[in-house]
Amino acid sequence: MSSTSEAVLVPYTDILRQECPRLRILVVGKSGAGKSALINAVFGVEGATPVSHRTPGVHNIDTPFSFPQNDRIIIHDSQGFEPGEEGNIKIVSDFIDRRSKMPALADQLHAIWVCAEIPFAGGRLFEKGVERILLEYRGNLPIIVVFTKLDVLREDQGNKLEKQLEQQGQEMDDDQFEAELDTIVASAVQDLCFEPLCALMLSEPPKWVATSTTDARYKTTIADLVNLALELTKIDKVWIEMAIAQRSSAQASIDASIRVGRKRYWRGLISDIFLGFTMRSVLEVLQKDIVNVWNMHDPEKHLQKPEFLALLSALVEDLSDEATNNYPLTEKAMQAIIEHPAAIIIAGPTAVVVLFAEWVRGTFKKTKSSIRCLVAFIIDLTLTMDTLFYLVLSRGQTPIKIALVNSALRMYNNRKAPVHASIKAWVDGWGPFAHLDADVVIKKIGDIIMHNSVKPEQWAMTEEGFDESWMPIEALREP
Ligand SMILES: Nc1nc2c(ncn2[C@@H]2O[C@H](COP(=O)(O)OP(=O)(O)O)[C@@H](O)[C@H]2O)c(=O)[nH]1
Ligand SMILES: [Mg+2]
Repeated sequence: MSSTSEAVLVPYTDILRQECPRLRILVVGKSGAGKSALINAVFGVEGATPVSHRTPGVHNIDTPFSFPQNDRIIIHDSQGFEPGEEGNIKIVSDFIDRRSKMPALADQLHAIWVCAEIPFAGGRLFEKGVERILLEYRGNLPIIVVFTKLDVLREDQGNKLEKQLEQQGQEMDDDQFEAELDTIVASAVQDLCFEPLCALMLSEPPKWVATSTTDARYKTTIADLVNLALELTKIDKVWIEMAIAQRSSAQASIDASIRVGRKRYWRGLISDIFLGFTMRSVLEVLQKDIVNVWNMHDPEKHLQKPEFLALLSALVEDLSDEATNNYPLTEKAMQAIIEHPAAIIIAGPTAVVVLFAEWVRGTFKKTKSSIRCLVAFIIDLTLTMDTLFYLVLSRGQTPIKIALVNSALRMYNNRKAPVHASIKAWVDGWGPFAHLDADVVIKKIGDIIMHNSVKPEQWAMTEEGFDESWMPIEALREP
């Protein structure tokens, strides 16, 4: 293949998308259980008005909801099981049956999430209809039971604990109180949710999560649900689709990036699939796949832009050859990258024909320096997306703006020195390419990413940016 032919590198995520464009989930549970709030939290569509495809008032499980903020999901709602709605059980089980027989992966259901409010003040855990679904469903679909409104249980138990302490004339400092409350809540969940679930099921009970969508303290339980759902998903394409669709577990997005990379283009570091292509088209396909996997709400498509690619290229220039390093990417060369993606000729005196820009614009080369930069590009981009993920999460899923991407680049740039040091040390130790195993290389890339990813406990990110244009590359070179 040659860069002058029509051959293009098609992102793997685009191919996958044709086969399975959306994750299809059935949510079961009575009205008010917190189904919509849960879907909003998991898929980052907070404050969203779902687009219902049904005629108002017409009860139909078959006409699902979709969301303009996240077009990777489609949700079917069981519509609850109020008393006297026995017919509804049949509607739901027929629906599950029918969907499971559909030939196209895109039409099939991919998961069932059963939502039940924690009965903190007594009462039933599940309506009869939900019990029947749980008992009778015998298919292969992963079912997860989600116990909702954990914060309400905590509040209730907190009040009781306070009263009890008062009566006994005891004192507790805040930390002690919260720790004690954690224990009480965990045991209340066992008593109120897990035990009744076990008592209900004749065989092994389904997997479950207790969560709250309103209390920041329980934000990690939303990510736990995603990670559990992925664990139970055996079909590889559905697994990737679920990891892409969700917007609450950075870990899942990182894992999916690695899985997608392993399918095709991260192998290209070692194999010959990039031979004849320009370095720029290689960077572009890596960028597209990684950005697609993170599936951020980016209506203006900033993350797909050449400006972002150029800044990411500047991030990795310190790993290029010494000679190249003496001629780093200038603003002018960057403009050339942005404006003339295919052009090889850079106008102006030779001094502006900077070598690193040439690297980006030139033909793919399988040299150590080149591969080192490509490895760093993958790692730097993934870790920048990871940073951006938490910036977005701590802002309540606002759409991507340039200022936010600049902030993520700046924050990651401040942390990149040890990352680059480990890339350099690793690649320097390589022998001849012929002896390298793509799987081992990809695993090591994954390890470096995981080791340097943002830890959820550091995720409250306060940095604010207001810039409306892309940052200058010099800003990435400041010590
Ligand atoms: N305190 C608290 N309220 C919640 C939680 N989840 C949902 N709610 C509230 O419960 C009500 C019903 O939620 P909704 O998601 O519409 O339930 P659905 O009918 O099952 O879709 C709304 O007023 C929500 O704000 C939660 O985790 N904690
Ligand atoms: Mg609802």
